[in-house]
Amino acid sequence: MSKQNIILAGIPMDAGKHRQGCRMGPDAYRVAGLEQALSDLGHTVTDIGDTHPDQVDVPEDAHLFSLPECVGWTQALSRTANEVAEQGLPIFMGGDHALSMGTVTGMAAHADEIGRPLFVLWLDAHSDFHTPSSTDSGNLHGTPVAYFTGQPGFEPFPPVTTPIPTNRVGMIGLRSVDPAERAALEKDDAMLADMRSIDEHGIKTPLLAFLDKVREANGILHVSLDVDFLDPSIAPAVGTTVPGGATEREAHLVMEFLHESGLVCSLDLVELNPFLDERGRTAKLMVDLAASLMGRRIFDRPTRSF
Ligand code: B3U
Ligand code: MN
Ligand code: MN
Repeated sequence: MSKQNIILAGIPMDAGKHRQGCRMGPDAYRVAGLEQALSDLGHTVTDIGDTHPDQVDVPEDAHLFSLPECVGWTQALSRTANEVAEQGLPIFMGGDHALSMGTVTGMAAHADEIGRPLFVLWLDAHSDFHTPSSTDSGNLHGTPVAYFTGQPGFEPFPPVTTPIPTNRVGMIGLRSVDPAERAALEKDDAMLADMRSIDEHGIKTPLLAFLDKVREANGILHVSLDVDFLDPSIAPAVGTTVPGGATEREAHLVMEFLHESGLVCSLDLVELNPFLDERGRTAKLMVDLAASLMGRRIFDRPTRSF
C-alpha cells in the first residue's frame, strides 16, 4: 500500500444500543493521537470533524432503541461515506457498530461506481446479523450485517441499493452469536472464523483465505473493527465485553497482513466507550492497530506505560 490520502471522519453515534458513551469515541481517538500516528507514516491525513444524523420523519418503535436516530444516521453516513471515498481512504471513528449500516452501504455504492466488488471483513466477537424482528435486546448495533447484505425487515431504513452478497463477508473473532443469528448464518455462505477455529488453526489461516478471495475477484475491502474483537484484558473500554478475544499479537498480525494485501479501501473503528477505559489504554491500542494497518512496522511500535 503506497502513501494514501486518509480522511478521518468522526461519528459520535450512541443510538445503536442502550449503554451510552460511544459518542465520546471520536474525541478519544483524537486525544490518543490517531492523526499524528498516521501522518508519521508519510500519509496525508485530514480530519473532517464530526458527522451528524439527518432529521428523518420516522416514528419511534417500542421494541427498537432509538430507531429514528439510527435511520437518520444511516442516511447521513451512507452519503458521507460515498463522498469521502472519492477523496481517499476513510477511517470512520465511531461511535457504535450501528454506524456500519451507513458506512458499508456508502462504500458499496462507491465500489459499484468504480466497477469493483466490495468485500467486508468483520472483526468482532458478535456477528451483528440480527434483523429488527429477531433482536431480543432491541439494540440496532446488533443488526448492521443483516442490513447491508440485504436481508428483509429493515423497512424504515433507506433501501439497500447495492447489497453485499454474504459470500463477500468474512467474520473473524466470533464467540457470542445468538440462536436466531446462528440459524440465519447457517443458511448463508459468509466466511465464519470463531475463536475455537482460530485457536486450532491460527488467525492467519482464515484471514489469508479471505484475502485471496478478494484478490481473485479484483475486489476492494472494507474492514470493520469492533473493540470487542480484542480480549477484554487488553481492551476494557467496550460495553459488551466477551472473554477469550484476540490477543494484541493476533490483532497486530491481522493488521499487518491487511496492510501487505494492499486491498483495504476503508476502516470502521467502532464500539470504543471511553467512559469505560483505563487511562486511555483501549483508545491507544486501537490507534496502534490502525497504524499497523496503515503500514507501521513492528520495530516502530511505541513504548507504553499506564
Ligand atoms: N447479539 C446481542 C449482543 C450484541 C451484539 N453486538 C453487540 N452486542 N455489541 C444483541 O444485542 O444483538
Ligand atoms: Mn459489533
Ligand atoms: Mn461486538
